[in-house]
Amino acid sequence: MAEETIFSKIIRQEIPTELLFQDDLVTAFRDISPRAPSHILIVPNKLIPTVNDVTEDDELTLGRMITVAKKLAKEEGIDENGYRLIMNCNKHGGQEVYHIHMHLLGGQALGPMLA
Ligand code: D5M
Repeated sequence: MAEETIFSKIIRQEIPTELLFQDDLVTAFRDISPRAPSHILIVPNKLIPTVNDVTEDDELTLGRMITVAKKLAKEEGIDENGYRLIMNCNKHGGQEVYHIHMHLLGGQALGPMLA
């Protein structure tokens, strides 16, 4: 069994956070240390530690993460100018929280790539 992270507590709404979206598959909330004017995390409700642990059974959830990202980008007013979706995997990818999540970043020109 994978170990729970702080994200499981956020999903169960056991700790305060600015929850932006939640349904049966995914939860979205603002990143605690934003690196762009809009910085939102979209996470599966199910604990999947890394992208390496994703299976075909998770395809609906992964797809939902993108449609929720698109909806939130529109709500944030960053859809027209554009935004970036990022998933970090393991140490070299810069993953800090071992519960997969998609970063939605926008609200400014982000340059060729984020470090
Ligand atoms: O990104 C992990 C991200 O998770 C990082 O940008 C900070 C964010 N984070 C960590 N704890 C919290 C809480 N409690 N609320 C909101 N955001 C949080 P990674 O891709 O793993 O480097």
